Amino acid sequence: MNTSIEALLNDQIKYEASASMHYMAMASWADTKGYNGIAQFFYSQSEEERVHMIKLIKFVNERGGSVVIPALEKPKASFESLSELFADFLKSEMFVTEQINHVIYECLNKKDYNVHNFMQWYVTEQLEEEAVARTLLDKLNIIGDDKSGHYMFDRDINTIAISDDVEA
Ligand code: OFO
Repeated sequence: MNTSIEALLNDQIKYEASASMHYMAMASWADTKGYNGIAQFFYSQSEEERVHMIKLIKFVNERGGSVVIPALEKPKASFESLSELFADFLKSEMFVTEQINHVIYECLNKKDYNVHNFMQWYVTEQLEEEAVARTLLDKLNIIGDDKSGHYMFDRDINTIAISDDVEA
């Protein structure tokens, strides 16, 4: 495996791991605030990111590359509002998309079509996740500070996220 591509895939392993921990902290915060639906949503997101990380680890190992399991920074643990929470979610997904695009760009540069092909799965995944994050943030912007709106958002979050997925 090309060493610069290997390094980029290792960076990507770190970004997926870090998103997983980030979402775990978000889930835990929501749990303590009584937002059980939102907590469940982020626990699942955290698990998904862990799966993305493992998929990369296995791929690098299978291709004879060497994986470095990364040290992670402590994620942000408290949020001023639901809007802040979901704005952070969108920001995190946009960051990951940018990094994936960078890997794709380098794959084309180095003519590594195998990794390029593998990374297409992540491109599709990011499209969906960014769309879900945007939809949820848009809904929260409509709701504003309305407490009963927050109550319903928490109750319906999975339906909102899934219906966006279906539309996408
Ligand atoms: Fe790993 O899918 Fe989003 O970040």
